[in-house]
Amino acid sequence: MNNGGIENGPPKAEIITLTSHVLSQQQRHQMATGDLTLLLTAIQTTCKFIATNVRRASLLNLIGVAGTANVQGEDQKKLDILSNDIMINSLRASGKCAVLVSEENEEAIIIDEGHRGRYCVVFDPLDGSSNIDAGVNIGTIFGVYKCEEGSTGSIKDVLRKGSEMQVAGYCMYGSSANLVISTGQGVDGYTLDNGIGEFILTHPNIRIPSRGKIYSFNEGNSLFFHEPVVKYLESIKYPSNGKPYSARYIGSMVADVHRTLLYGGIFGYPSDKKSKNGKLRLLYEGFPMAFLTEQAGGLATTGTQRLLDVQPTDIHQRIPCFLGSKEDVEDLLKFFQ
Ligand code: AHM
Ligand code: MG
Repeated sequence: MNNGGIENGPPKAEIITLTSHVLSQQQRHQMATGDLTLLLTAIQTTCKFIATNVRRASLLNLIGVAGTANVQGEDQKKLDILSNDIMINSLRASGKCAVLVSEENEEAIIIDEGHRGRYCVVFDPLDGSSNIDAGVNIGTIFGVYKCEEGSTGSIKDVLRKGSEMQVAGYCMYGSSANLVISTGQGVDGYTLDNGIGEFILTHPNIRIPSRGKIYSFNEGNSLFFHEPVVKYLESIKYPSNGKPYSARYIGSMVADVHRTLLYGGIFGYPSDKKSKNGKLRLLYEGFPMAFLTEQAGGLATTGTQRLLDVQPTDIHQRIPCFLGSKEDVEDLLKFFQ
């Protein structure tokens, strides 16, 4: 009953933080030790720290190139390096990790015995970094494996299919900081409340619409695209019936995934005549995003194979990726047959 705009009875608003949500999920597992909860705490703290520094980057002179190059020969931005250092230090200090793989480190990091735990984290500390100076959305992407039975942590523990990941997620630094995560039981989205410094559950159980209206490809590479991609794009831009799809492209996969999870549609980073393995890295970009997409009811493919079924052979290998609404990805796959 309404009482001058104030509802009677107990308040309906319930504030659920990421920490309390993970803890309550953990309580459902009898065998849970709390290790994963502590690991996720380290990750979320890192994301808060990066979020703060992204906001202050211009003020603290953190934008621009640091003068070094990463393993792919790309310029590293100062914010890339800072984010990577924070992530590595915080994961190591958690005592829950055995192996770390970062986009910014050529070799996998094997954690020293004194700090070693059972989990392996693969991550891109700051993805989309060409957008940093322009203030466009960027993000941290991560995936978590558990060491195989009997292993104390080696590169083999991360050269595993994405379907074997225990957790996948990203934090997008946009108009707000949004942490989206899956532990294999659906996908939940949290928004950072800067006032209290907590990620609050704002998007519980995200489900991708079965079809969307948006596509996102870097069409600047059209000249190099292979026929299935060219023909598919033609089919959504010049449909025989219905409205053409809208285009969105900012060159930030975290933003692509976030938009696609919420609104549906499709995005792709195909292999082409110039980049024969595509642009995105399998382990710490393709897999975590494919994991989230499937957990939200969408599809993720290389064009010829389920993305999560690819067996990695190199920690920095690239892979062609198409992710999105089930029906949109199915339409694309028809052109690959
Ligand atoms: P980064 O890991 O070096 O930051 O680059 C990865 C990014 C993705 O986020 C983005 O979607 C893609 O590269 C953009 O590629 P392009 O600029 O070639 O379209
Ligand atoms: Mg990246």
